Amino acid sequence: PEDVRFSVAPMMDWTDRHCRAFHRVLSARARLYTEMVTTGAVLHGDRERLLGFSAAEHPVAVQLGGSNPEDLAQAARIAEEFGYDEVNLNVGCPSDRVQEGRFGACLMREPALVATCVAAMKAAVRVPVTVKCRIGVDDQDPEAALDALAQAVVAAGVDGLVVHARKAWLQGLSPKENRDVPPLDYGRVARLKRAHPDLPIAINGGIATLDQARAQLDAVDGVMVGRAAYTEPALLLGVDPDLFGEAAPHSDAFAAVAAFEPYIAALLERGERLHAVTRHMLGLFNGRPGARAYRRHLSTAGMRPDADLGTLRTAVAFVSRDRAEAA
Ligand code: FMN
Repeated sequence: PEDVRFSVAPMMDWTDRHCRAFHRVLSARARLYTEMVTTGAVLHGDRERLLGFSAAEHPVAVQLGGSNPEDLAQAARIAEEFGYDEVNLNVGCPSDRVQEGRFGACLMREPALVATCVAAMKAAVRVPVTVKCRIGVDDQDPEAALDALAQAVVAAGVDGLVVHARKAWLQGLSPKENRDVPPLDYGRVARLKRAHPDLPIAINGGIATLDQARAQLDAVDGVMVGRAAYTEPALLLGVDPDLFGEAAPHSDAFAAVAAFEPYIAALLERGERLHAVTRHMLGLFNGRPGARAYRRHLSTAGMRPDADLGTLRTAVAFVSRDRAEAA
């Protein structure tokens, strides 16, 4: 089975290919997820732009949004051809636009339809098919709602579940509020795991440190970290040593940036802007003297069309290395 111990969550506008390539220099083992891509976009859009990624990103999972089984099967097949290691179905996103198309979190109310979708995707691809869901929506009882969803997708052959351990309230909360306001219930996910000992289950929501991640691994198979991994990417440098017992790919954040330079050079060569990648790197030195000057340089000089590797090096030079040596 896949190693689901640690993953970085799918996040729209955040976990694009450059973000994932950056995260990969910080951890060789973290599983990386794309932003959600709708079936409509995959079937009718610019596939290379939507699905293209670089080989260094493996293991990488694509997250699909949709609820039409044939479309999902076709999109899954296309994603598999692109080389994705896993296809994940979004049953957790609460946005209005998404509800109109009947997908995302509102599918918590339709386990039979989700099962049909999973079965169709399973029939279409060889890579694992997983589902990311909530513990319920609105007035649903999380005991019954999550059990019903899990049982349905297990019967359809799902290869794993990621559970964001809070409800989505589809009326009255913005998508952002739906990531903070409904209370977390880690116990509910632990109970789901006990009921499905053979099903890989990862927990998501509010996990901010690797200590918290490790503690969760007593109860579930994996943790998925979203905002903390994005805003404090240096956290990822601890993933391989702390959760996998392996050496980190680089000794510190400075070495990781240096190792990432060839990727950035290639991107600039293709005519992309420095900012397309450095926007994901702003939090890398948080907590070190000079971190603010680093961020400010990347947010000013780094935004110019002609910003280049020299701009990044200048930004990094603002950061004190002392703490790195002390650590
Ligand atoms: N969840 C999805 O399943 N698909 C998405 O496309 C998606 N986009 C997100 C975009 C942003 C900017 C953020 C902050 C979250 C998004 N989420 C999405 C939710 C995260 O995957 C995750 O479930 C949530 O942030 C809770 O985890 P955390 O507390 O570790 O951040």
